[in-house]
Amino acid sequence: MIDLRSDTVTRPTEAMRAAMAGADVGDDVFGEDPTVNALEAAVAQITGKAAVLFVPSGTMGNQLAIATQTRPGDEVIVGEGAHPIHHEGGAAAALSGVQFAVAGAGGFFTADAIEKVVQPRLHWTPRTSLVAIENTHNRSGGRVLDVQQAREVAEKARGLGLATHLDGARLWNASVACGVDVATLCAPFDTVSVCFSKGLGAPAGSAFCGPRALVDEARRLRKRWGGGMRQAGILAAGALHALKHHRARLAEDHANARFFAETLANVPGVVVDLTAIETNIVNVDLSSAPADGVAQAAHAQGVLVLAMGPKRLRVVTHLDVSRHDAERAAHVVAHSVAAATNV
Ligand code: TLP
Repeated sequence: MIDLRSDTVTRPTEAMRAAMAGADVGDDVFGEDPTVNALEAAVAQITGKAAVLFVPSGTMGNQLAIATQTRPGDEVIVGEGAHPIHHEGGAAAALSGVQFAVAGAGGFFTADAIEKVVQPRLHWTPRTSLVAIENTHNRSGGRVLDVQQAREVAEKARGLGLATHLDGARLWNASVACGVDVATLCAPFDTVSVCFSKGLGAPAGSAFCGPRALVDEARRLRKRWGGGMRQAGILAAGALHALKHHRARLAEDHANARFFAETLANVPGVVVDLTAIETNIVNVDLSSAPADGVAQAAHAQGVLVLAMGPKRLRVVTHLDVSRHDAERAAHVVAHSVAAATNV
């Protein structure tokens, strides 16, 4: 099977498994796991943030950002298609009691767009308290946030008295694609979450990064939410290995995504916006074939893609997808579109 549903499907390499098996461990709830501590220190250095907490998932990273920087009844400004709106099980409402306001269209938004949705401070309005933005932006097809736009958004938010969070689940991809170091991409924001389990290929784990006081509070919430892991150094070793060995190679995933997109763009009944292909995600829009029909036909030929809407497929390249796999997948998906169109 060539699995292009997500970059979360990667399996640890032999070298990563060896690093995990040999990890020094301790009880991380006591703060005594040396490998978790080493990972948190390394991520603090890479992101330029004062403190870091290893957490089980990107969802927990985002939810810690929300819980530590809002109060129940508050409003959080996000872009269209933001991950916490669609894919976090309603956690922001359930755990923090907040609601969302969507700024702009397409995923990213500008400083002006914040002004349009921020609530006036009246006793009957919700209190806007946090602005959160994704880099790369998942649902728009892995697009990279412009560095200057990020600065302007954060500056505007700060001027309005709002906290800022960067959902950097795929910030590693953004950094490789735009050639700007991770710390520079994080600098405008109060808090950042990054994931080791997507393009980097570790089996699990993310990090919540920010000022010491917020990270201390996040540690309390992580425990409250059942995310206090004991000998988590086994997982942290996978993340450390990934940070060291799997970042630069993300350029290969981006090249494979572009190859796939360019091949599909020539297929009748398919629309791919080539200008949107900046990292490892390709949104494939179908003019008449149903997305689930195409996904099923591709599955039957050994290629897994995700139906993201009635007429949209998502394809994500990663560590376990070679150029040869991308070629084969493009061929299979093209045939599957033809087959599903004629049904
Ligand atoms: N995204 C997953 C699915 O949940 C959609 C994927 O396959 O792309 N932020 C962003 C921008 C993400 O794309 C994801 C995962 C997360 C946060 C959450 O990470 P996890 O799955 O570790 O909770």
